[in-house]
Amino acid sequence: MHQARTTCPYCGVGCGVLAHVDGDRLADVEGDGDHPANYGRLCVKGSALAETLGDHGRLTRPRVDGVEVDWDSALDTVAERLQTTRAAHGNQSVAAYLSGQLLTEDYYAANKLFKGFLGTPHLDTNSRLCMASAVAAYKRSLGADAVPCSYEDLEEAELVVLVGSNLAWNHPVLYQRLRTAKTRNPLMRVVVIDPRVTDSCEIADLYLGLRPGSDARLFNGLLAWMADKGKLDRVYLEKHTQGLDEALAASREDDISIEAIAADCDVDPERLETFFYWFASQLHVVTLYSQGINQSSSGTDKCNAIINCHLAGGKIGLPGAGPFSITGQPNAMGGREVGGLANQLAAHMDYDSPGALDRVRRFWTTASLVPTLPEGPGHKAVELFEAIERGEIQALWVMATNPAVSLPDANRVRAALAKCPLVIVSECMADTDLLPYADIVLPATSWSEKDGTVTNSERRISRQRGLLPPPGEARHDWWIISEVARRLGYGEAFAYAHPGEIFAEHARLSGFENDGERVFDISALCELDREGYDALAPIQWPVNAASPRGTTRLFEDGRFATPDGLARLIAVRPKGPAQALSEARPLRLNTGRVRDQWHTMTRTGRAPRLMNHRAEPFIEVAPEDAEAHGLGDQQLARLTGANGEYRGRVRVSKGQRRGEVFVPMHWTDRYSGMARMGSLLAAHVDPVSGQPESKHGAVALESLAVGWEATLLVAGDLDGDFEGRDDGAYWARIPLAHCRRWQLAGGEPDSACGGVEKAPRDWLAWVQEWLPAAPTLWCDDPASGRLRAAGIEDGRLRWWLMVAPPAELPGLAWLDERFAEAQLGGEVRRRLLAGCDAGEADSGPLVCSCHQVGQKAIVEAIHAGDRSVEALGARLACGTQCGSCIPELKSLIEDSAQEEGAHARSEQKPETVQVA
Ligand SMILES: Nc1nc2c(c(=O)[nH]1)N[C@H]1C(S)=C(S)[C@@H](COP(=O)(O)OP(=O)(O)OC[C@H]3O[C@@H](n4cnc5c(=O)[nH]c(N)nc54)[C@H](O)[C@@H]3O)O[C@H]1N2
Ligand SMILES: Nc1nc2c(c(=O)[nH]1)N[C@H]1C(S)=C(S)[C@@H](COP(=O)(O)OP(=O)(O)OC[C@H]3O[C@@H](n4cnc5c(=O)[nH]c(N)nc54)[C@H](O)[C@@H]3O)O[C@H]1N2
Ligand code: SF4
Ligand SMILES: [Mo]
Repeated sequence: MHQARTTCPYCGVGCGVLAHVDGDRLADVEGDGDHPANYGRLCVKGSALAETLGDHGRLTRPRVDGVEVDWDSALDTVAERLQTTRAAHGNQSVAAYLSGQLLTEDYYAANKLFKGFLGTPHLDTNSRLCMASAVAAYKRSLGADAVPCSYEDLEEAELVVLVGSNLAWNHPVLYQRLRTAKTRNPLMRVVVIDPRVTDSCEIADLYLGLRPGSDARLFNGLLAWMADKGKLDRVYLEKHTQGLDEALAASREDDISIEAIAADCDVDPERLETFFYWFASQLHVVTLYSQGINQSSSGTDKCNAIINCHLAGGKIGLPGAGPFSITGQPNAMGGREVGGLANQLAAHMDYDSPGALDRVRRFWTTASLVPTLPEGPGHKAVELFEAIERGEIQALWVMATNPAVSLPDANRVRAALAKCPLVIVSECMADTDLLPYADIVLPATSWSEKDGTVTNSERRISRQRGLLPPPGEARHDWWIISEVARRLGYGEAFAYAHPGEIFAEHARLSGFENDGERVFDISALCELDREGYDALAPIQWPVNAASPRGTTRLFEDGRFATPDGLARLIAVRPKGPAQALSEARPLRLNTGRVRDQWHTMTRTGRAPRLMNHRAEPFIEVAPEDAEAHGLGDQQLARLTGANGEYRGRVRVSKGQRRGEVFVPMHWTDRYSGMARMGSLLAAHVDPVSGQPESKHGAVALESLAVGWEATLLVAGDLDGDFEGRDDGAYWARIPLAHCRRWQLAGGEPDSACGGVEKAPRDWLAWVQEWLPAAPTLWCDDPASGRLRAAGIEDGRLRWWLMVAPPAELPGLAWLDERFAEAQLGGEVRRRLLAGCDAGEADSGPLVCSCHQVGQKAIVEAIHAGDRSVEALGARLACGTQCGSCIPELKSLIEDSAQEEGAHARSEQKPETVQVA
């Protein structure tokens, strides 16, 4: 057993992880107490990392046209087909689509190959769907894509504004740091601006549940308000900025009375003015913004409207102050550093940066190779797939992302991929929605096997370290890219033996002819040898001769990265969402994340403990809308959007605004029948950044009428498929520890029979067709259409079936355990159809993933007198590990207090839920 330090592969917080390795296996992980991002904490996803590993479900052999081949022939074929495509259709007919989940070294090598040597500008990344607006806005105002703040600024601030960020779920460790800081500093205030009441509201002193898309109007209003109330920092503005007059004039084009702004944003005027007052009167303000701002058809303007207010008040470049765009993916920032966006070249140089093309060309030139750089920027993600659809791009290499799911209008993306003559996919997992479109599949190593660096939200570079041997023949992404480059004749420029060499080259380029012009400069790290690279401790860029130990905060001297050193205020004219509501599609669609899942679930979906918090695809609906549509909680419903349909279970939520619904982004065709949110959205993008409007779709909601619902548990490996799922109206697959759970629904409702189909499918025949063993136990009630059955073979439980609404399910932990038993005893068999032990309490829906504590157990403890999070933790251990469920615990405590009439929370409107 040995211990190694590495970095978590999920969110942009970039937590340090201590891995306990037992031979070829990762025994366990814990937070690295020395890592400055997390000081020992991990969230539930991070702490479940060991449970997501293992060879099952991994890609282990390269595949060409559906046939497994050895690496040599796979790489030869990639090189040959890329070359043939270029020869026939030109350099610009090949493209790459990368990801903020690649390591910096992989990213650098891919960017260098495509832009430097294949001579195509068409290399973009999923960061286009994520950070592009934030990047464009920083560049417009600060002159560089440089996040000015650090995590400690959040702790040192007197006011923290969370706009379009559900920090509690999506950056949980940072949220815990903020929460602790707020406990230490009772004067600190937190404001949450989000159309939805999220768990992040738990620490909010003020909540503004604004109309979706109205943020620019709100921050423009704040700017004008500051001016009118004498709250501008005139000295700072004069010395360090330009553009105030234009920005102010633009904000005054709308009525800037509090009442008018409040009406446009649909918030309470008093609360709005409170926010304005707090913001204007406090110097130490951090505004932290994320996808509720970026994923908009005017996201760049929204980011600038926020930055304007910080510049106007001099709230930047100081401890505890600044406009802080938080990154999502573990290496979103690293991708921006290497030039992974199609409008970038490399090392924070763009095509239009003076001298950049020539500089990069000279830097990449070797003894006998001169790069062929494209002259101008390439297609941004959405355009890239449109160019594929038009046939202009004939070859696409996708690495570490899933455009078949995560792009808007995803069905059209699928059609384009199907048509593209050459699709190469580098991927770790064997079963994703993208792989059926691949002509060539390249098995990549994954977290715990890869070696390299990532940069987190506060510009901190950390090492991910290779701990385990790769499964089968999986190879590192940088190696695959370099081997293809070699076969194309560019070996001299890609003669890397180790990712440390790529890092050193990247560091050298960042300092090459820099002279302080480019903020991104890590030239002090370019001399790192292999040992130094392996030992590299987390460090924040810039890391150069002037700051060899890294840099906590940027722009402290008020000098910005623009040619004249002045920051720019940008004139912003607020715009509403581009996806218009209509009679046919009257509801605003919001999409985003859940606490325990990561994107398309290829990794988090493998840990049963992470599946329990939200087991099925869902639609969050305001109580009024649910009622108007005749929908009850947990009922199945259907959303129809621009280009497709989504089916999931209704969650009636008081935190949801009327007229709006929220769906998770995570479910794919691997996990449910029709729950891909990407097909609901039309592909509208921000004109400046090219970032798609993923938060503001237009949909119709209706009940999904079915005659029966069933729950099936089947023994077997977690990733297998079950073909009988597809003959109903709905299915969802949910891995449990010892079996797979399937939720199934179908049939025609029969109103004469209370909504339950009178003559349901012939379950006996169905069971015999699809399930691994004949029914051993059987109990049905034809009058109500209900049925329970189980199949036992050789003394082992093979399957368990209940045909009834899922509300009638017992807690599934007991049944799941039975699948692990080698010989079912007589008493267990007698209990099997009931699905629980005699006298065993069912603990209800899961709340605490770390300690697997359910809602019923918590509510019982509250009724027994545990009225605080601490008391619940002492009794049940819930909330004592990562803390992510604390907001839910609090709301259960509140709900039960409310039941007792102590607190009328439900009477309050969302805007007034959290008020100091
Ligand atoms: N658990 C988990 N954590 C993750 C990820 C994950 O998949 N799972 N992914 C990571 C990645 S890549 C990213 S980019 C981040 C994203 O982190 P976040 O940006 O926090 O995530 P989202 O849930 O997409 O959206 C944030 C919030 O924006 C709100 N919103 C929607 N429309 C508007 C609007 O018009 N105005 C305002 N002010 N708010 C609005 C939504 O209601 C939502 O609560 O999370 C990272 N962390
Ligand atoms: N409607 C809507 N759409 C969205 C969003 C939203 O909020 N709403 N959010 C957007 C955002 S912010 C993001 S970041 C994207 C995320 O969306 P995607 O990037 O499409 O989602 P992931 O599941 O993270 O895809 C990563 C893939 O890479 C594989 N992989 C992991 N590690 C490696 C590796 O080291 N090498 C290789 N070769 N493969 C690897 C994983 O198995 C997985 O299949 O979705 C975007 N789309
Ligand atoms: S907060 Fe983010 S980086 Fe930290 S453990 Fe959780 S997912 Fe990993
Ligand atoms: Mo993201």
